[in-house]
Amino acid sequence: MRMKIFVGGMNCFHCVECVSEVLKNIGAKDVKVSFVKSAATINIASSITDKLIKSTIEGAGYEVLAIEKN
Ligand SMILES: [Cu+2]
Repeated sequence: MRMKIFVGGMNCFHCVECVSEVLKNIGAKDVKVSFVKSAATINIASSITDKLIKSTIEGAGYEVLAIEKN
């Protein structure tokens, strides 16, 4: 499942790396993160819940503003 996650709190490439890593750790593929756009686009199994994605990103110290699926 393709989705776009709007992430608050990213302000440099370190943040991009950090968010990318935690998303990959839960099985996300084709991970693209931009702190300029405050967004991450990923491909992930539909069995991974929004709740898990949210807690994963928040656990790394960032905020999930919205999740958009397409
Ligand atoms: Cu940073």
